[in-house]
Amino acid sequence: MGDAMRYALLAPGKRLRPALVLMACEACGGKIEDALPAAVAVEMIHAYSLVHDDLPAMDDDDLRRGRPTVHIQFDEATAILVGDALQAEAFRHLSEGIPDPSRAIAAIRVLASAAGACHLVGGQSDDLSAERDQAAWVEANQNSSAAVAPLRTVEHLESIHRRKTGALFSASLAMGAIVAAADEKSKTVLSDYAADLGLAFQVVDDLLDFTADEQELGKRTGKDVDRGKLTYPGLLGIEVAREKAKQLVSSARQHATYFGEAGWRLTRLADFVYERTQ
Ligand code: GRG
Repeated sequence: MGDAMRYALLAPGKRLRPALVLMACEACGGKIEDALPAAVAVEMIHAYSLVHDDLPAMDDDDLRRGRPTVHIQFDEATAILVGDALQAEAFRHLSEGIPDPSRAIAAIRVLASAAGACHLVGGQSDDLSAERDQAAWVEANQNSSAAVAPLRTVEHLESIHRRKTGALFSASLAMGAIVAAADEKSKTVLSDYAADLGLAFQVVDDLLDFTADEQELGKRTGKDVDRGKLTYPGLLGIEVAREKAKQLVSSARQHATYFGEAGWRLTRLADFVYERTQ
């Protein structure tokens, strides 16, 4: 079990969420060592969500972070248990690693809310429903020229992403602020930064997937990718989606300036989110 947990948690990911915890703590004048338990905890929640997302009952993926997914490398039951254990360990880490009880409870509350039914799990559930609805709609409208099911809008997409991706970004920044005992204004600015950054991350993620799909499909069939997919480039087109990501990153950078020099890493991270290629 320990091997499988380490395999999932220590796989080569970008560690964006832990970085956000540490950067927010630094921007608010805290010591980054104090934020390490929260940084580890959020990566545990993220790793659990990836392991469960890859399961046959969900996305059914064979590869993650360039390696076989946990259920392929080990087995399905192990992958379920790895996710369950990482989730519990995240909260143990927070409760044991933050010495001040009121800050520990505040951080636990923030992470539990982000991981729960109103955010991560709820977003995943709605995303799965949207995919099922789309498949059913395509099946029922095989002879129609329209490619997009009626309820697939940018608002719907954003509501899913705010919960599926944005919530853990927001929780990361909020926990960094909690550990640093930040004031309310700083917390509000970080929350605004998180909203822009989380959405920008997702638009860029969709653009990277879309371009990869397009290249792959173009190579195989010479055809265009499915423009009815529930993604930003699928709904808005590549150019508009790129412009949206650019504007969101610029707005995130603007929020980071509130912290002056102490917020320089938050600014650089926003640039990274826009410039990343994987
Ligand atoms: C199973 C409750 C549950 C939730 C799953 C995270 C998630 C929700 C699904 C993963 C599928 C996906 C592509 C989600 C949107 C973007 C995202 C979260 C990508 C992965 O995050 P990165 O790029 O991953 O930060 P690394 O590997 O770098 O940590």
